[in-house]
Amino acid sequence: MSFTETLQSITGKLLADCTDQELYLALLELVRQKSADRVQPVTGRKLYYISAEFLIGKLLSNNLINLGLYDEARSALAAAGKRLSDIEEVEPEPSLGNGGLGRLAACFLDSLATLNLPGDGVGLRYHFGLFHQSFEDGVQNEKPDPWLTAHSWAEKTDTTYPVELAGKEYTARLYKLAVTGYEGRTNTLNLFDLDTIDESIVHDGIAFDKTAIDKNLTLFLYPDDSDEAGRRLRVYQQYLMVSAGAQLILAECAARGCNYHDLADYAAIQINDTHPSMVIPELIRLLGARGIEFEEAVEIVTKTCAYTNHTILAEALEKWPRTYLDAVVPQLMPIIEKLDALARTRTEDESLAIIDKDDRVHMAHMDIHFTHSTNGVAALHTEILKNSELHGFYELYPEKFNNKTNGITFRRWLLECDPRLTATLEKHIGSGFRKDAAELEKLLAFAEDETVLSELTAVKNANKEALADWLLHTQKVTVNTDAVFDIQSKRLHEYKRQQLNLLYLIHQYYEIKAGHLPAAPLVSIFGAKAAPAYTIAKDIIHALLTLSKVIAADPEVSKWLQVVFVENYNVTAAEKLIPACDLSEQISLASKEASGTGNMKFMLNGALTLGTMDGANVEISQQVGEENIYIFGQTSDQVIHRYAVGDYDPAQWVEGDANIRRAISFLTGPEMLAAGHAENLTRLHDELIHKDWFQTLPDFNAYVVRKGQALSDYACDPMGWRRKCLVNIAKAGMFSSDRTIAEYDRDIWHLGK
Ligand code: GL2
Repeated sequence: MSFTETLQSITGKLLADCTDQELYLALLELVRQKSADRVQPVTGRKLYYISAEFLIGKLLSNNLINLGLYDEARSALAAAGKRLSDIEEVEPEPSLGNGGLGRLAACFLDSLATLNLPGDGVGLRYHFGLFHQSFEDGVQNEKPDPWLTAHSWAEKTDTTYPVELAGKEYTARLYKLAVTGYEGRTNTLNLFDLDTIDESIVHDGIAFDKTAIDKNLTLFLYPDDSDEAGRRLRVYQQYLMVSAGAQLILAECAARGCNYHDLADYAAIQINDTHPSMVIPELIRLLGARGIEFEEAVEIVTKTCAYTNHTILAEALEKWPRTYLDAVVPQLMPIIEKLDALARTRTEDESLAIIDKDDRVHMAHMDIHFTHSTNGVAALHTEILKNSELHGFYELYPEKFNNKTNGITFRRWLLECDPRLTATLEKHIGSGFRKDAAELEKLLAFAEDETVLSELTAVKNANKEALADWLLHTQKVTVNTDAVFDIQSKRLHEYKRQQLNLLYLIHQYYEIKAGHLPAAPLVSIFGAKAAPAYTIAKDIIHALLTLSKVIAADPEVSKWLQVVFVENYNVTAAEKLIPACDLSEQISLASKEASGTGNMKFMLNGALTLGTMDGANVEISQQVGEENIYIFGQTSDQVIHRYAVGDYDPAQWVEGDANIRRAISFLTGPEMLAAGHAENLTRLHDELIHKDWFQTLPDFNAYVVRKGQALSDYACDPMGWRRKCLVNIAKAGMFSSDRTIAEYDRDIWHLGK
């Protein structure tokens, strides 16, 4: 049967007569059948990647590519007068993640299946994901972000597990989502939910009764934790995930012949940050119920589990008050106490204890004591863990620490999002890079080839035009496609320093007004969601939206400078932005960004990085050489030293530098106050002058100079610029998540063995 005939047999009518919705459902069904054909039996050890987030993005095109059906589907539809891109619009994007950590989990699932490794995800089926962001009156508004339609990728199963929360029994139901690999096997993302969830309790944006657990438990990812009910709700969610997950793991292993004593021969469990840490005591509890003594259960769990740390920010290293755990998971507390006692026999260092003197339970400490591997996510991050943040643990267990630099799947972040670049690459270096990312290096042979460089320029220009169309269509803004497209898209957080970019833009506003024109016009594009309770982050969004208005209203400046803030930044938006980017902003305070993965996506799509020596920027810089990247600012050692000494005083920088003073004062000057809200602007102004916890001001001048250099290179030496882009694409191979997963497997998991 031809592709068209197959699809028609599903829809029951001619493709030309189908609506986009009908075609979407038919393709979904077809992908289901084809991916089921690629499910393979599991032998040996299988991975369970437990994570609070899986930011999978839309799945239709990705699955078609991985199953080798994309081209056929596109031509069959075209023959019927339909466009695959229109059908993609029908698919809702699940927002089951917040940022890099969740997207990494999705890339890892893709690579596991592609490398033919048995590895499933375990997480929660949030009904409304993180939230949908809109801007009203220059302020972020949050609404539910529904994605569960009648026909969804996540299929309901008859499998349920009992989970006891605060002494009451709940029933966790399993939903399964097929994960296709590129020319590889099909694995599963297991998502748990309760049948009793009531979406109608959400009101006024994303508010809901936080105590009605049976109705609210899986409504949202990361419910607001600014009050105690919200924090407890996170504990409820985490336990639902790990208890149902642990029961699933034990059931699957038992079905394959495991007698529980040999669990580590059947399962490898990766704990993705501290949200799933309770899987450790939960497994010990469940093994106990199956007749295994505490000491042996601890050994089994330690051999089976491994932990990844994704941040050194204290706020994300969870420490739950013991009273919460006593209330929500009383069945775990005696086990956690025994683990704490056992850990104390290994070290006298109080700072390494699981339960501290204030009766808080340190989840990361439990992870490090009772798993066999702790890894950081980029070389610098792992060094910081070993030498400062987790130094005491490193001294106790040096053999447990290892680095696994993050990666991204090239299927989504090159083949799918940038078909123009993919085609150009294939024309010159063949298609081997689809399976072996290292083959991108073949492109280096064309570094001096002006025809190839011009082709790359043409690809970038076409992608910029496409982004401009999309911005016009979705945001009603017109952008100048002759300008440098400069993009900072990532979660909104002070450590990522969108506020540094903001101060730069104000500085440029003044310079342009003074007749000091930049080398090239600039379109500065932002995409970011702020956590609903994170006031300063929302103030930064407000300041950027306000500045955007001020500049747009000033014809003298807007010829040279434009600020665009993309609403509801998500995977779909990233897929539009990244291929069109010239300059990628990776300007976190050195030492604070564990890795970053956006930096890798931009580089792969031929953007140049403007960044600090932080996270994986360090490795990007080593790969491409310092002449092909714009690095500036303090080093992580300098930053760590400044924090240690504790004498940083932003007021001194404000007093000592007229440009800094001018930029910060503008925030509460007449132009901004006329266009924005005094409360938000004043709060941000005061925060920068009195606190500036992420040391924006010491890096300000270096940033201005380096960005000026980038603009001038772009304008004055177009071939030189494009050559740098070519080197970035050619050297991106090491950042494939296939490489990362192969390393996890080699050093930690040993799957299928
Ligand atoms: C993060 C880090 O901030 C980011 O630098 C890293 O690339 C990803 C994936 O390892 O993990 N940690 C974290 O809590 N989130 C991240 O994105 N949300």
